Amino acid sequence: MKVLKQKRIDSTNVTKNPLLLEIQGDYPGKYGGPVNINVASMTEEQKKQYYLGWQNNRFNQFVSDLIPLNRKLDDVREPECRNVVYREILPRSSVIICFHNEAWSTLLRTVHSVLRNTPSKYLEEIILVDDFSSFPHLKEPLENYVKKLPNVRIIRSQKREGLIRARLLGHREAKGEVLTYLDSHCECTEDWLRPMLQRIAENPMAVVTPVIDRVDETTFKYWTFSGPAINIGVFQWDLTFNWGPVHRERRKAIESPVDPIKSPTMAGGLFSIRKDTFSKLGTYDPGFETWGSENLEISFKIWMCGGTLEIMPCSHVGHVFRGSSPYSWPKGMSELRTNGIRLAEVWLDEYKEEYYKRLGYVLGDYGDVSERKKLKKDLNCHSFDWYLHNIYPEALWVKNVVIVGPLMNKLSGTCFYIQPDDTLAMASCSMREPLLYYALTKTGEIRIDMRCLAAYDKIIVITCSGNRGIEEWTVHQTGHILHLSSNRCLDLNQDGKVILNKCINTPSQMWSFLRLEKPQKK
Ligand code: LR7
Ligand code: MN
Repeated sequence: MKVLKQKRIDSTNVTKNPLLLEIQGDYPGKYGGPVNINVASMTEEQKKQYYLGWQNNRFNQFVSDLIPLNRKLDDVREPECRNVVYREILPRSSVIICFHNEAWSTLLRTVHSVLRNTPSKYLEEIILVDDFSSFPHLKEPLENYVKKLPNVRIIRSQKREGLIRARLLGHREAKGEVLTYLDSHCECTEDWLRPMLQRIAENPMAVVTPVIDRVDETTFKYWTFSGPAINIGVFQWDLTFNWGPVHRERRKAIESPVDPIKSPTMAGGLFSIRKDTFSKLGTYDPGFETWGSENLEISFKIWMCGGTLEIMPCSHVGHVFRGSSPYSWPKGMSELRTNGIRLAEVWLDEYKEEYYKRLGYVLGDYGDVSERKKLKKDLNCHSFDWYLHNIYPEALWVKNVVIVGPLMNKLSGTCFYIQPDDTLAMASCSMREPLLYYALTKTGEIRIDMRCLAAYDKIIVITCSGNRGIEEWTVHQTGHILHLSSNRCLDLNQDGKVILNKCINTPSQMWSFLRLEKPQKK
């Protein structure tokens, strides 16, 4: 019997290049470890650099710069991944990395991580798409550096296009049968590309993403997600992307830790797709500006128009997540809303109402979407209702809403509000950002999108699970909101904190959902 011996992936063409040599000995960040620095003991000049690094990138550039571009990471895959036998012949991929004013070290560490972890037989080329950056290091110095690397080229946009049209430039230029997009602050790990290419080879309409691990924005430690910690991509009715758990029903369908995991949406930045499949699906709406919505557009479209979207658990790529974007938004943040409206108009059918409600029906001028609607028709795509029922039934709770609106406490006259860190607070009932769009559903949930109010002896906020239990409430005529499993009522204590209490007849336990009226068209 022939014993399959795992071959190390070939890196013969790279070992002669001094820039690509393995660095011997110890160094900061080796194997994905954290780099801790003591700001207090820095010189004034270093401190300046340190703060400027945060300001320019919203991550710790100072630390990133201390880590070699070619740092070695641990093999973070599940052991089973090492036994997967892949096809000998797989389609080749272009790797496309778009950037606008990215730091030198994060951009080039992305490139190096591709080169060191991708056998050259699968790598058609690396294309860096410069979306009109102004940082000087991204001009000639980048050109000179890239010349010394195998198979890397730069294309530059003539004006600031935003990440969506920058990706389209990459699409047009790429020679690979498959396109693999990455953000400009990623780190690929051992054999990351093959699982994705294999899936695409099996099904040309398959679109796949790696597991997106987290490179810590402060220490650049590499944190991996595996097994139950792997989240799928979902969306919320304000048309934002979110991560969601793999519920029981979905988990049942997954037999082994190497199996693809179906995902209703993708985060957007890291995925592989056949070039012709991307074209066939009409790439992205070129009317999308700067950032956002393209991730949901492509996700909806993939499922609705005959493709599949899956996460490959044997493929891991780290991404530096950050709290806000450092770059300018040429037309201001309103373009984010315009992108969302274009998305809803074309892909959401009657469900676009859900989004528009949350915008208070303020749509503004979102341009012409007739071409995109035609695309959807020509492709003979399923409806959004089909998508919800078949791909993301968890979002169908909007069909079960009893009442929705700000939830006001009778004693204080203020409204209940879940803060971004999931703690509860009270705010003015007319607060618009974020909208106080709390819903009571037929199954007794009190939720704001996918977040549910729950309680044991204390109130908590959790991702709605759909199994009643600690998430079930009843609203009484009196205004009392009873938590069923603990038999206690929602109350506001003297410090203004939302708590659970023994039910009594007092105004602090009386609540009402204020109605949100659709504005009358003038
Ligand atoms: O005008 C711009 N031009 C660009 O080329 C603005 C940005 N960019 C580049 C930028 O340099 C970066 O490489 O585009 C890339 C994405 O921008 P980020 O890193 O500021 O965005 P993000 O990581 O916060 O955003 C996520 O959602 C975006 C929605 O449009 C994109 O799809 C990003 O690719 C996506 N990132 C990921 O999916 C990584 C995982 C994060 C999550 C969740
Ligand atoms: Mn990013």
